Amino acid sequence: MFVVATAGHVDHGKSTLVRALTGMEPDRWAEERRRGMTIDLGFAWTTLPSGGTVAFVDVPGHERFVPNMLAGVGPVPAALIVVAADEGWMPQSAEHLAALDALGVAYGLLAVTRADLADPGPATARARAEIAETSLGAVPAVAVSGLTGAGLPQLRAALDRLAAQLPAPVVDDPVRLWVDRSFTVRGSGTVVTGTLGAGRLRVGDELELAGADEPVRVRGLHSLGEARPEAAAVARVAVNLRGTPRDRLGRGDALLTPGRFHHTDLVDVRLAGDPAADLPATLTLHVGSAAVPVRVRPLGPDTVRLRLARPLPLLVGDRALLRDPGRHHVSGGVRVLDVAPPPLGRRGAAAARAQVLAELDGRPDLAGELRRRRLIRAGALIRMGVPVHAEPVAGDWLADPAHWRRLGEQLTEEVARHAREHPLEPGMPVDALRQRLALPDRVLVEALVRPPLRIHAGRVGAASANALPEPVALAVQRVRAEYGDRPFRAPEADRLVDLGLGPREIGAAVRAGALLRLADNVVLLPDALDDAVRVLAGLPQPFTLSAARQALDTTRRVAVPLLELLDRRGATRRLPDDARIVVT
Ligand SMILES: Nc1nc2c(ncn2[C@@H]2O[C@H](COP(=O)(O)OP(=O)(O)OP(=O)(O)O)[C@@H](O)[C@H]2O)c(=O)[nH]1
Ligand SMILES: [Mg+2]
Repeated sequence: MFVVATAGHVDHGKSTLVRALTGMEPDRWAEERRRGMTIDLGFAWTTLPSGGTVAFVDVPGHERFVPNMLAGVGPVPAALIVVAADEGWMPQSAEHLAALDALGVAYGLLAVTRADLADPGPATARARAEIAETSLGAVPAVAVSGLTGAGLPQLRAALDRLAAQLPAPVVDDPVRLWVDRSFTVRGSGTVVTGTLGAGRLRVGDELELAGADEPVRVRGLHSLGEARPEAAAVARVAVNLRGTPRDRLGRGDALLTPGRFHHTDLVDVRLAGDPAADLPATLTLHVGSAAVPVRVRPLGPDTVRLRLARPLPLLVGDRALLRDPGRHHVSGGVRVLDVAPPPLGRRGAAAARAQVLAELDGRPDLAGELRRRRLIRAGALIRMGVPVHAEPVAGDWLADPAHWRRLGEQLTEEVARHAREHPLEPGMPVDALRQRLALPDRVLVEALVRPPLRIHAGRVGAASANALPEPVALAVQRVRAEYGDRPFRAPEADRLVDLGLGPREIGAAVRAGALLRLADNVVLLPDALDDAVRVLAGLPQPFTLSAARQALDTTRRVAVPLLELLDRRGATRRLPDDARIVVT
């Protein structure tokens, strides 16, 4: 199926043409038929000579109903522009064309109607010239009469050719069905209709509805007036929803594939129309079938930040339109650059942001998003419309490779610093590291730990077979507190017992390198050895045990085994007369 929206000034014959082509009545309301004027969107379809189906979204031409027109053309990628031969180019011809241009509609046809009333030549020439200046470019034109039927075969053939040009729909994309109508069918409940531009809907599907906590379920599907088990894009569809009250949703809402869209009320966009400086501070944003008031904050020469009055499911790259409802003026098109932009708190943040935006073109760019966001969950990026084809660093977290490398270095530094400041702790707690590195999830800390670092009992430290148990670590810490300024006074045996340092605890501390054992029940802090060598080197050489004991301000109990240990390590040498020298 191929869906095309009409466009054109009031009374130029859009509905008459749709009626003549399809045999269906696009003006659904009694009031429309009474007034001979379309007020709201109409829907009709027919089979083309090729056998394909064209569905029309017929829009109102009257200036007052431009918002309805925009809800109709928003989700539709092709337009049938209608200009009356006898009236020619008129204000809403121009406004509708400006809207199509702003939305970037690239496929279209010109039908010059009421060709039985006037020579279609001048209207055709003017309209084609106007259209050529827009995203539609040069379009084929057909002169027709809805009254006599002249030109209708040529128009059908032209519609077939247009359908053949349209890009193939992406049926495995997520669904974002912008609702253009909702009503109640007795016995079935709520039904909504829309143009399915991408993806596939099936009876039984669960869909997300913005603002609803619960998913909604597809109870039934209709397309072209017939019930179907499934509908694939592109299609006009009517969706019967189970258990969803009618007042829960209406035009401008969207039914979504769950988890695939980010609802946002803040977007940064590039303007295709007027420069940012000329934009009023408040406008209406039209996207899909939605129309939402927005506040405009200029950023760069052609970029602005929009604060939406209510959140919409927008993706990077979406086209939308800004309109000034007061002035009946399409301000221009926008392209969504960022659906989750950073706040602009600091001074100068707006200017910096403008520079970032200047580099963006609305094409989803994974590497760029990672560079800017540094760390983000895959699910969050997918919901922004950025395809994820990179391996997560942990869980579903993705990281900018350079940032991840820096974090790894930072982690090593933090662990080393912690070890210096707390030498007796068996590593730095994972959560303390998470905070120091400002990481949002501890799985990230865990993923950053690489050998020789390792995680043991919730701490990150150098891999060691014997991490110090906490009570021992605390006891050692107390030893350090008490003896740190008298490094060669070993705690007496009963003090060691008081501190909870029995032979096993001392063994553990020695294996972990937290204590130095000189003899049973004689322990020093491990840095004592180097200090001792320094002190002894300051003595006249050779020196006696007694001179060493005095210089170290300690007892024989410590001095004897300490000097023997230094001898064994080759730091001192014992001479035949029992005096010693420091080996340099
Ligand atoms: N003679 C003649 N009259 C036409 C033709 N097409 C439309 N009309 C008449 O023009 C008037 C407006 O036609 P519509 O089809 O309602 O125009 P429209 O563009 O749908 O108008 P809106 O939906 O209100 O914007 C009606 O009275 C039609 O009968 C045509 O080809 N020839
Ligand atoms: Mg009409």
